Amino acid sequence: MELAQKKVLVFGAGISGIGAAKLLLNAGAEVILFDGNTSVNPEEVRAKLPQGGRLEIVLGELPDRVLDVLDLAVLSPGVPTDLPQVNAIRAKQVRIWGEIELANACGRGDVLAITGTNGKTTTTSLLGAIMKAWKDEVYIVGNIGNPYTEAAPLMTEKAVTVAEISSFQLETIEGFAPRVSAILNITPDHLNRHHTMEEYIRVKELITKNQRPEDTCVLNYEDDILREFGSTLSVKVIYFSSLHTLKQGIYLEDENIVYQDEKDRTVLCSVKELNLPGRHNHENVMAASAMAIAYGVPVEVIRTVVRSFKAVEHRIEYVTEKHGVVYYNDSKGTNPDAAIKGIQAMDRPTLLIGGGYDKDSCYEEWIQAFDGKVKYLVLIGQTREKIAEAAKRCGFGNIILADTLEEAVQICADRAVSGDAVLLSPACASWGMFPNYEVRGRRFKELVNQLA
Ligand code: UMA
Repeated sequence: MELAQKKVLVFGAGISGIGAAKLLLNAGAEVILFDGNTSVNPEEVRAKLPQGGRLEIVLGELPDRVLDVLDLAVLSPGVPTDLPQVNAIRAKQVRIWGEIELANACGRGDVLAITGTNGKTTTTSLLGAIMKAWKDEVYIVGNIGNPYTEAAPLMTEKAVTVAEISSFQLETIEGFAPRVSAILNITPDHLNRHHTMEEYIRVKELITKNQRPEDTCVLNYEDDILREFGSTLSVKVIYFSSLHTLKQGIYLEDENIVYQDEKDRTVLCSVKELNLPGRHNHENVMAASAMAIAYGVPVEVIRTVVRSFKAVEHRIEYVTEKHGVVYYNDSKGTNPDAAIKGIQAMDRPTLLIGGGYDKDSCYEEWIQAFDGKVKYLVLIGQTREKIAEAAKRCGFGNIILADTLEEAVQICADRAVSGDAVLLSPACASWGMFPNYEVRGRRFKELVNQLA
Protein backbone atom coordinates (compact mmCIF):
# COMPACT_ATOMS: atom_id res chain seq x y z
CA MET A 1 0.00 0.00 0.00
CA GLU A 2 1.31 3.45 -0.94
CA LEU A 3 1.40 5.41 2.34
CA ALA A 4 2.21 8.92 1.11
CA GLN A 5 -0.76 11.30 1.54
CA LYS A 6 -2.82 8.59 3.29
CA LYS A 7 -4.66 9.50 6.50
CA VAL A 8 -3.69 6.93 9.09
CA LEU A 9 -4.90 6.49 12.64
CA VAL A 10 -2.26 5.04 14.98
CA PHE A 11 -4.01 3.58 18.03
CA GLY A 12 -1.82 3.64 21.16
CA ALA A 13 1.08 5.94 22.01
CA GLY A 14 3.36 3.32 23.59
CA ILE A 15 6.55 2.08 21.92
CA SER A 16 4.67 0.36 19.05
CA GLY A 17 2.55 3.44 18.36
CA ILE A 18 5.61 5.68 18.34
CA GLY A 19 7.42 3.28 15.96
CA ALA A 20 4.40 3.13 13.65
CA ALA A 21 3.84 6.91 13.68
CA LYS A 22 7.53 7.54 12.94
CA LEU A 23 7.49 5.16 9.98
CA LEU A 24 4.26 6.67 8.62
CA LEU A 25 5.34 10.30 8.98
CA ASN A 26 8.65 9.53 7.25
CA ALA A 27 6.67 7.86 4.44
CA GLY A 28 4.64 11.07 3.94
CA ALA A 29 1.39 9.90 5.55
CA GLU A 30 -0.84 12.12 7.66
CA VAL A 31 -0.94 10.63 11.16
CA ILE A 32 -3.60 10.90 13.82
CA LEU A 33 -2.05 9.38 16.93
CA PHE A 34 -4.79 8.33 19.34
CA ASP A 35 -4.49 7.12 22.91
CA GLY A 36 -7.39 6.39 25.26
CA ASN A 37 -5.34 7.53 28.23
CA THR A 38 -5.83 11.26 28.80
CA SER A 39 -2.77 11.48 31.05
CA VAL A 40 -0.44 10.86 28.09
CA ASN A 41 1.66 14.01 27.61
CA PRO A 42 1.25 15.18 23.96
CA GLU A 43 4.46 17.23 24.05
CA GLU A 44 6.51 14.23 25.20
CA VAL A 45 4.97 12.15 22.42
CA ARG A 46 5.59 14.85 19.79
CA ALA A 47 9.24 15.12 20.85
CA LYS A 48 9.77 11.41 19.98
CA LEU A 49 8.50 11.88 16.42
CA PRO A 50 9.94 13.49 13.28
CA GLN A 51 9.18 17.22 13.23
CA GLY A 52 7.44 18.94 10.35
CA GLY A 53 5.13 16.04 9.40
CA ARG A 54 1.33 16.20 9.47
CA LEU A 55 0.59 14.92 12.96
CA GLU A 56 -2.42 15.30 15.21
CA ILE A 57 -2.52 13.81 18.70
CA VAL A 58 -5.96 12.87 20.04
CA LEU A 59 -6.49 11.64 23.60
CA GLY A 60 -9.47 10.17 25.48
CA GLU A 61 -12.34 9.91 23.00
CA LEU A 62 -12.08 9.13 19.30
CA PRO A 63 -14.32 11.65 17.47
CA ASP A 64 -16.41 10.77 14.39
CA ARG A 65 -14.70 13.47 12.33
CA VAL A 66 -11.51 11.34 12.59
CA LEU A 67 -13.26 8.08 11.67
CA ASP A 68 -14.81 9.64 8.58
CA VAL A 69 -11.50 10.51 6.88
CA LEU A 70 -9.33 7.46 7.53
CA ASP A 71 -7.57 5.29 4.91
CA LEU A 72 -5.95 2.95 7.44
CA ALA A 73 -5.85 2.26 11.18
CA VAL A 74 -2.75 0.74 12.82
CA LEU A 75 -3.37 -0.89 16.20
CA SER A 76 -0.80 -1.29 18.97
CA PRO A 77 -0.66 -4.87 20.31
CA GLY A 78 -2.23 -3.95 23.64
CA VAL A 79 -5.39 -2.61 21.98
CA PRO A 80 -8.13 -5.29 21.99
CA THR A 81 -9.59 -5.80 18.52
CA ASP A 82 -13.14 -5.89 19.92
CA LEU A 83 -12.88 -2.53 21.67
CA PRO A 84 -15.90 -0.26 20.87
CA GLN A 85 -13.57 2.27 19.19
CA VAL A 86 -12.04 -0.47 17.02
CA ASN A 87 -15.53 -1.71 16.13
CA ALA A 88 -16.42 1.85 15.13
CA ILE A 89 -13.38 1.97 12.81
CA ARG A 90 -14.36 -1.40 11.34
CA ALA A 91 -17.95 -0.23 10.81
CA LYS A 92 -16.57 2.57 8.60
CA GLN A 93 -14.89 -0.14 6.45
CA VAL A 94 -11.44 1.24 7.25
CA ARG A 95 -8.59 -1.23 6.77
CA ILE A 96 -7.15 -2.31 10.14
CA TRP A 97 -3.54 -3.46 10.47
CA GLY A 98 -1.51 -4.28 13.52
CA GLU A 99 1.86 -2.59 13.94
CA ILE A 100 3.49 -5.85 12.73
CA GLU A 101 1.58 -5.74 9.46
CA LEU A 102 2.62 -2.14 8.82
CA ALA A 103 6.28 -3.10 9.41
CA ASN A 104 5.90 -6.17 7.22
CA ALA A 105 4.48 -4.06 4.38
CA CYS A 106 7.47 -1.69 4.55
CA GLY A 107 10.33 -4.03 5.52
CA ARG A 108 12.49 -6.10 3.16
CA GLY A 109 14.42 -9.36 3.27
CA ASP A 110 13.40 -12.52 5.10
CA VAL A 111 11.51 -12.94 8.35
CA LEU A 112 11.92 -15.74 10.89
CA ALA A 113 9.10 -15.53 13.43
CA ILE A 114 8.55 -17.13 16.80
CA THR A 115 5.38 -17.39 18.83
CA GLY A 116 4.17 -19.59 21.70
CA THR A 117 2.99 -19.01 25.24
CA ASN A 118 6.42 -19.36 26.80
CA GLY A 119 10.04 -19.37 25.72
CA LYS A 120 9.57 -16.81 22.93
CA THR A 121 12.09 -14.29 24.23
CA THR A 122 14.85 -16.82 24.90
CA THR A 123 14.31 -18.53 21.53
CA THR A 124 14.20 -15.20 19.68
CA SER A 125 17.39 -13.95 21.37
CA LEU A 126 19.20 -17.20 20.65
CA LEU A 127 18.09 -17.37 17.02
CA GLY A 128 19.02 -13.68 16.68
CA ALA A 129 22.51 -14.46 18.01
CA ILE A 130 22.86 -17.40 15.59
CA MET A 131 21.80 -15.23 12.64
CA LYS A 132 24.19 -12.43 13.68
CA ALA A 133 27.03 -14.93 13.69
CA TRP A 134 26.17 -15.85 10.10
CA LYS A 135 24.69 -12.79 8.35
CA ASP A 136 25.61 -9.09 8.25
CA GLU A 137 22.18 -7.50 8.40
CA VAL A 138 20.08 -8.93 11.22
CA TYR A 139 17.23 -7.29 13.16
CA ILE A 140 15.73 -8.70 16.36
CA VAL A 141 12.27 -7.21 16.77
CA GLY A 142 8.72 -7.51 18.08
CA ASN A 143 7.32 -8.46 21.46
CA ILE A 144 10.88 -8.74 22.78
CA GLY A 145 10.66 -4.95 23.22
CA ASN A 146 11.99 -3.58 19.89
CA PRO A 147 9.08 -2.41 17.73
CA TYR A 148 9.31 -3.96 14.27
CA THR A 149 8.29 -0.61 12.69
CA GLU A 150 11.49 1.01 14.05
CA ALA A 151 13.65 -1.46 12.09
CA ALA A 152 11.55 -1.90 8.92
CA PRO A 153 12.65 1.34 7.14
CA LEU A 154 16.33 0.40 7.58
CA MET A 155 16.07 -3.00 5.89
CA THR A 156 17.64 -4.00 2.55
CA GLU A 157 16.85 -7.12 0.51
CA LYS A 158 19.62 -8.91 2.41
CA ALA A 159 18.02 -8.30 5.80
CA VAL A 160 17.11 -11.18 8.09
CA THR A 161 14.54 -10.24 10.71
CA VAL A 162 14.08 -12.45 13.76
CA ALA A 163 10.70 -11.53 15.22
CA GLU A 164 9.08 -12.45 18.53
CA ILE A 165 5.37 -12.29 17.81
CA SER A 166 2.69 -12.39 20.53
CA SER A 167 -0.90 -13.50 20.06
CA PHE A 168 -1.91 -9.82 20.36
CA GLN A 169 0.25 -9.10 17.33
CA LEU A 170 -0.90 -12.07 15.27
CA GLU A 171 -4.55 -11.07 15.57
CA THR A 172 -4.06 -8.20 13.12
CA ILE A 173 -1.71 -9.58 10.45
CA GLU A 174 -2.76 -9.62 6.81
CA GLY A 175 0.21 -10.51 4.56
CA PHE A 176 2.88 -11.22 7.21
CA ALA A 177 4.68 -14.30 5.85
CA PRO A 178 7.74 -15.66 7.66
CA ARG A 179 10.14 -17.93 5.72
CA VAL A 180 10.46 -19.94 8.93
CA SER A 181 7.99 -19.85 11.82
CA ALA A 182 7.85 -21.58 15.18
CA ILE A 183 5.08 -22.20 17.69
CA LEU A 184 6.84 -23.29 20.87
CA ASN A 185 3.85 -24.32 23.02
CA ILE A 186 0.28 -23.29 23.73
CA THR A 187 -1.02 -23.18 27.30
CA PRO A 188 -3.72 -20.90 28.75
CA ASP A 189 -2.75 -17.19 28.79
CA HIS A 190 -4.32 -13.84 27.92
CA LEU A 191 -7.81 -15.34 28.16
CA ASN A 192 -9.24 -11.98 29.24
CA ARG A 193 -8.23 -10.69 25.78
CA HIS A 194 -8.98 -13.72 23.58
CA HIS A 195 -11.95 -14.94 25.71
CA THR A 196 -11.62 -18.67 24.87
CA MET A 197 -8.75 -21.13 24.57
CA GLU A 198 -10.00 -22.03 21.06
CA GLU A 199 -9.61 -18.41 19.95
CA TYR A 200 -6.16 -18.13 21.56
CA ILE A 201 -5.03 -21.27 19.67
CA ARG A 202 -6.54 -20.02 16.40
CA VAL A 203 -4.67 -16.73 16.74
CA LYS A 204 -1.33 -18.41 17.53
CA GLU A 205 -1.71 -20.66 14.48
CA LEU A 206 -2.14 -17.58 12.26
CA ILE A 207 1.67 -17.34 12.17
CA THR A 208 1.59 -19.94 9.35
CA LYS A 209 -1.34 -18.32 7.48
CA ASN A 210 0.70 -16.85 4.59
CA GLN A 211 3.59 -19.32 4.53
CA ARG A 212 4.32 -20.99 1.17
CA PRO A 213 4.89 -24.75 0.67
CA GLU A 214 8.69 -24.21 0.57
CA ASP A 215 8.61 -22.40 3.95
CA THR A 216 9.04 -24.16 7.28
CA CYS A 217 7.12 -24.29 10.54
CA VAL A 218 8.87 -25.60 13.66
CA LEU A 219 6.53 -27.19 16.22
CA ASN A 220 6.72 -28.81 19.64
CA TYR A 221 6.04 -32.56 19.29
CA GLU A 222 5.22 -32.79 23.01
CA ASP A 223 2.34 -30.34 22.69
CA ASP A 224 -0.77 -32.29 21.61
CA ILE A 225 -2.37 -29.25 19.96
CA LEU A 226 0.75 -28.49 17.93
CA ARG A 227 1.52 -32.09 16.97
CA GLU A 228 -2.00 -32.32 15.55
CA PHE A 229 -1.72 -28.87 13.91
CA GLY A 230 1.49 -29.93 12.11
CA SER A 231 -0.34 -32.76 10.36
CA THR A 232 -2.77 -30.24 8.82
CA LEU A 233 -0.09 -27.92 7.36
CA SER A 234 1.03 -27.74 3.74
CA VAL A 235 4.38 -26.10 4.65
CA LYS A 236 7.44 -28.14 5.68
CA VAL A 237 7.22 -29.07 9.36
CA ILE A 238 10.12 -29.77 11.71
CA TYR A 239 9.15 -31.08 15.13
CA PHE A 240 11.30 -30.76 18.22
CA SER A 241 10.95 -33.13 21.15
CA SER A 242 12.45 -33.30 24.61
CA LEU A 243 10.89 -36.70 25.37
CA HIS A 244 10.80 -38.76 22.16
CA THR A 245 13.29 -39.92 19.57
CA LEU A 246 11.90 -38.67 16.26
CA LYS A 247 12.26 -40.32 12.86
CA GLN A 248 12.89 -36.84 11.52
CA GLY A 249 13.34 -33.65 13.53
CA ILE A 250 15.38 -32.43 16.47
CA TYR A 251 15.27 -34.21 19.80
CA LEU A 252 17.01 -34.99 23.07
CA GLU A 253 18.72 -38.37 23.22
CA ASP A 254 20.27 -39.01 26.61
CA GLU A 255 22.00 -35.67 27.08
CA ASN A 256 22.57 -34.88 23.43
CA ILE A 257 20.59 -32.63 21.09
CA VAL A 258 20.31 -34.59 17.84
CA TYR A 259 19.07 -33.44 14.44
CA GLN A 260 17.86 -36.14 12.07
CA ASP A 261 16.84 -35.34 8.48
CA GLU A 262 15.91 -37.75 5.63
CA LYS A 263 19.37 -39.28 5.66
CA ASP A 264 21.78 -37.78 8.19
CA ARG A 265 21.97 -37.78 11.95
CA THR A 266 23.92 -34.86 13.48
CA VAL A 267 24.74 -34.42 17.16
CA LEU A 268 24.50 -30.67 17.76
CA CYS A 269 25.82 -30.56 21.34
CA SER A 270 25.31 -31.95 24.80
CA VAL A 271 22.88 -30.10 27.08
CA LYS A 272 25.72 -30.08 29.63
CA GLU A 273 27.52 -27.59 27.39
CA LEU A 274 24.60 -25.13 27.58
CA ASN A 275 24.32 -22.20 29.99
CA LEU A 276 20.52 -22.45 29.99
CA PRO A 277 19.03 -24.57 32.81
CA GLY A 278 15.88 -26.72 32.58
CA ARG A 279 14.07 -28.86 30.03
CA HIS A 280 12.06 -25.88 28.77
CA ASN A 281 15.32 -24.17 27.84
CA HIS A 282 16.55 -27.26 26.02
CA GLU A 283 13.32 -27.04 24.01
CA ASN A 284 14.06 -23.38 23.23
CA VAL A 285 17.55 -24.33 22.03
CA MET A 286 16.11 -27.10 19.84
CA ALA A 287 13.50 -24.75 18.36
CA ALA A 288 16.03 -22.00 17.56
CA SER A 289 18.45 -24.57 16.10
CA ALA A 290 15.73 -26.16 13.96
CA MET A 291 14.73 -22.73 12.62
CA ALA A 292 18.36 -21.94 11.81
CA ILE A 293 18.86 -25.31 10.09
CA ALA A 294 15.68 -24.74 8.06
CA TYR A 295 17.07 -21.37 6.96
CA GLY A 296 20.36 -22.96 5.87
CA VAL A 297 22.70 -21.93 8.67
CA PRO A 298 25.71 -24.28 8.86
CA VAL A 299 25.57 -26.58 11.90
CA GLU A 300 29.03 -25.42 13.04
CA VAL A 301 27.76 -21.82 13.40
CA ILE A 302 24.71 -22.97 15.39
CA ARG A 303 26.84 -25.18 17.63
CA THR A 304 29.27 -22.37 18.50
CA VAL A 305 26.50 -19.92 19.37
CA VAL A 306 24.31 -22.26 21.45
CA ARG A 307 27.34 -23.26 23.53
CA SER A 308 28.17 -19.65 24.45
CA PHE A 309 24.64 -18.23 24.79
CA LYS A 310 23.58 -16.99 28.27
CA ALA A 311 20.08 -16.72 29.81
CA VAL A 312 17.91 -13.76 28.94
CA GLU A 313 17.33 -11.04 31.54
CA HIS A 314 14.23 -11.66 33.73
CA ARG A 315 13.94 -15.34 32.73
CA ILE A 316 15.14 -17.42 35.72
CA GLU A 317 18.01 -14.95 35.89
CA TYR A 318 20.60 -15.43 38.65
CA VAL A 319 20.79 -12.17 40.62
CA THR A 320 23.20 -12.74 43.51
CA GLU A 321 23.93 -14.82 46.59
CA LYS A 322 23.60 -13.28 50.06
CA HIS A 323 24.30 -15.24 53.27
CA GLY A 324 24.08 -18.49 51.32
CA VAL A 325 20.66 -17.58 49.85
CA VAL A 326 20.52 -17.46 46.04
CA TYR A 327 18.16 -14.91 44.44
CA TYR A 328 16.57 -15.47 41.03
CA ASN A 329 14.60 -12.98 38.94
CA ASP A 330 11.91 -14.66 36.84
CA SER A 331 9.77 -11.56 36.34
CA LYS A 332 9.07 -12.84 32.80
CA GLY A 333 7.07 -15.64 34.49
CA THR A 334 3.89 -13.69 33.67
CA ASN A 335 1.50 -16.66 33.52
CA PRO A 336 1.12 -19.90 35.50
CA ASP A 337 2.77 -22.06 32.85
CA ALA A 338 5.89 -19.85 32.69
CA ALA A 339 5.99 -19.77 36.49
CA ILE A 340 5.84 -23.60 36.56
CA LYS A 341 9.10 -23.59 34.54
CA GLY A 342 10.54 -21.15 37.08
CA ILE A 343 9.83 -23.33 40.12
CA GLN A 344 10.85 -26.52 38.26
CA ALA A 345 14.27 -24.99 37.58
CA MET A 346 14.92 -24.56 41.35
CA ASP A 347 17.02 -27.25 43.01
CA ARG A 348 16.74 -26.00 46.63
CA PRO A 349 14.06 -24.97 49.16
CA THR A 350 12.48 -21.83 47.75
CA LEU A 351 10.73 -18.72 49.02
CA LEU A 352 8.54 -17.75 46.12
CA ILE A 353 7.16 -14.27 45.35
CA GLY A 354 4.02 -14.37 43.19
CA GLY A 355 0.95 -12.37 42.24
CA GLY A 356 0.14 -9.30 40.16
CA TYR A 357 -2.41 -8.39 37.49
CA ASP A 358 -5.43 -10.64 36.97
CA LYS A 359 -5.57 -12.17 33.48
CA ASP A 360 -8.34 -14.63 34.46
CA SER A 361 -5.76 -17.38 34.95
CA CYS A 362 -6.15 -20.49 37.12
CA TYR A 363 -3.31 -21.06 39.57
CA GLU A 364 -3.91 -24.64 40.75
CA GLU A 365 -1.47 -26.31 38.34
CA TRP A 366 1.26 -23.87 39.29
CA ILE A 367 0.74 -24.59 43.00
CA GLN A 368 0.71 -28.34 42.35
CA ALA A 369 4.09 -27.92 40.61
CA PHE A 370 5.64 -26.63 43.87
CA ASP A 371 6.55 -30.27 44.49
CA GLY A 372 7.44 -29.73 48.17
CA LYS A 373 10.09 -27.14 47.24
CA VAL A 374 8.25 -23.97 48.28
CA LYS A 375 8.79 -22.98 51.95
CA TYR A 376 6.74 -19.77 51.75
CA LEU A 377 4.59 -18.24 49.04
CA VAL A 378 4.68 -14.47 49.42
CA LEU A 379 1.86 -12.84 47.45
CA ILE A 380 1.47 -9.31 46.10
CA GLY A 381 -0.86 -7.45 43.75
CA GLN A 382 -4.45 -7.73 42.58
CA THR A 383 -4.40 -11.55 42.44
CA ARG A 384 -2.98 -12.20 45.90
CA GLU A 385 -6.24 -13.30 47.54
CA LYS A 386 -7.27 -15.36 44.49
CA ILE A 387 -3.93 -17.19 44.52
CA ALA A 388 -4.05 -17.64 48.31
CA GLU A 389 -7.47 -19.30 47.99
CA ALA A 390 -6.26 -21.55 45.17
CA ALA A 391 -3.20 -22.52 47.26
CA LYS A 392 -5.36 -23.41 50.26
CA ARG A 393 -7.62 -25.52 48.02
CA CYS A 394 -4.45 -27.38 46.93
CA GLY A 395 -3.43 -27.90 50.56
CA PHE A 396 -0.63 -25.33 50.59
CA GLY A 397 -0.88 -23.03 53.61
CA ASN A 398 2.47 -21.27 54.04
CA ILE A 399 1.23 -18.02 52.57
CA ILE A 400 2.17 -14.47 53.47
CA LEU A 401 0.43 -11.44 51.91
CA ALA A 402 2.53 -8.34 51.26
CA ASP A 403 1.46 -4.90 50.05
CA THR A 404 4.48 -4.14 47.91
CA LEU A 405 7.38 -5.88 46.17
CA GLU A 406 9.70 -4.11 48.65
CA GLU A 407 7.86 -5.72 51.58
CA ALA A 408 7.83 -9.13 49.85
CA VAL A 409 11.60 -9.10 49.29
CA GLN A 410 12.20 -8.12 52.92
CA ILE A 411 9.89 -10.91 54.19
CA CYS A 412 11.84 -13.46 52.10
CA ALA A 413 15.22 -12.12 53.19
CA ASP A 414 14.16 -12.30 56.88
CA ARG A 415 12.95 -15.91 56.62
CA ALA A 416 15.43 -17.50 54.20
CA VAL A 417 18.34 -19.50 55.58
CA SER A 418 21.60 -20.51 53.96
CA GLY A 419 20.90 -23.09 51.23
CA ASP A 420 17.53 -21.56 50.25
CA ALA A 421 16.55 -19.77 47.05
CA VAL A 422 14.35 -16.69 46.74
CA LEU A 423 12.53 -16.63 43.44
CA LEU A 424 10.41 -13.84 41.94
CA SER A 425 8.21 -15.77 39.50
CA PRO A 426 4.80 -14.13 39.80
CA ALA A 427 2.59 -16.18 37.38
CA CYS A 428 0.92 -12.84 36.63
CA ALA A 429 1.54 -9.73 34.55
CA SER A 430 3.03 -6.75 36.36
CA TRP A 431 0.36 -4.25 35.28
CA GLY A 432 -1.26 -2.36 38.15
CA MET A 433 2.00 -2.30 40.14
CA PHE A 434 4.56 -1.73 37.36
CA PRO A 435 4.43 -0.61 33.72
CA ASN A 436 5.86 -3.94 32.54
CA TYR A 437 7.70 -7.07 33.69
CA GLU A 438 11.08 -5.51 32.92
CA VAL A 439 10.58 -2.66 35.38
CA ARG A 440 9.33 -5.21 37.96
CA GLY A 441 12.38 -7.43 37.41
CA ARG A 442 14.84 -4.54 37.59
CA ARG A 443 13.22 -3.25 40.80
CA PHE A 444 13.49 -6.75 42.28
CA LYS A 445 17.20 -6.89 41.44
CA GLU A 446 17.74 -3.43 42.93
CA LEU A 447 15.99 -4.44 46.16
CA VAL A 448 17.96 -7.69 46.39
CA ASN A 449 21.27 -5.94 45.79
CA GLN A 450 20.42 -3.40 48.52
CA LEU A 451 19.82 -6.13 51.15
CA ALA A 452 22.33 -6.09 53.98
N1 UMA B 1 -4.02 1.86 24.88
C1 UMA B 1 -5.23 2.47 24.62
N2 UMA B 1 -6.37 1.70 24.68
C2 UMA B 1 -6.33 0.37 24.97
C3 UMA B 1 -5.08 -0.25 25.23
C4 UMA B 1 -3.94 0.52 25.19
O1 UMA B 1 -5.29 3.66 24.34
O2 UMA B 1 -7.37 -0.28 25.00
C5 UMA B 1 -2.80 2.67 24.88
C6 UMA B 1 -2.23 2.83 26.28
O3 UMA B 1 -2.81 3.92 26.95
C7 UMA B 1 -0.74 3.02 26.01
C8 UMA B 1 -0.52 2.33 24.68
O4 UMA B 1 -1.80 2.01 24.14
O5 UMA B 1 -0.39 4.40 25.89
C9 UMA B 1 0.26 1.06 24.94
O6 UMA B 1 0.26 0.22 23.82
P1 UMA B 1 0.62 -1.32 24.03
O7 UMA B 1 -0.11 -1.86 25.22
O8 UMA B 1 0.44 -2.01 22.74
O9 UMA B 1 2.17 -1.27 24.47
P2 UMA B 1 3.50 -0.89 23.70
O10 UMA B 1 4.27 0.02 24.60
O11 UMA B 1 3.25 -0.40 22.34
O12 UMA B 1 4.24 -2.32 23.73
C10 UMA B 1 3.80 -3.34 22.86
C11 UMA B 1 3.71 -4.68 23.59
N3 UMA B 1 2.75 -4.56 24.70
C12 UMA B 1 1.70 -5.38 24.79
O13 UMA B 1 1.48 -6.27 24.01
C13 UMA B 1 0.77 -5.17 25.97
C14 UMA B 1 5.09 -5.06 24.14
O14 UMA B 1 5.00 -6.37 24.69
C15 UMA B 1 6.08 -5.13 22.98
O15 UMA B 1 7.38 -5.34 23.50
C16 UMA B 1 6.05 -3.81 22.21
O16 UMA B 1 4.72 -3.49 21.79
C17 UMA B 1 6.93 -3.87 20.95
O17 UMA B 1 6.43 -4.78 20.01
C18 UMA B 1 5.01 -6.45 26.15
C19 UMA B 1 4.00 -7.46 26.63
O18 UMA B 1 3.66 -7.43 27.81
C20 UMA B 1 6.39 -6.91 26.60
N4 UMA B 1 3.53 -8.40 25.79
C21 UMA B 1 2.61 -9.43 26.19
C22 UMA B 1 3.34 -10.65 26.71
O19 UMA B 1 4.53 -10.83 26.41
O20 UMA B 1 2.69 -11.46 27.42
C23 UMA B 1 1.80 -9.87 24.96
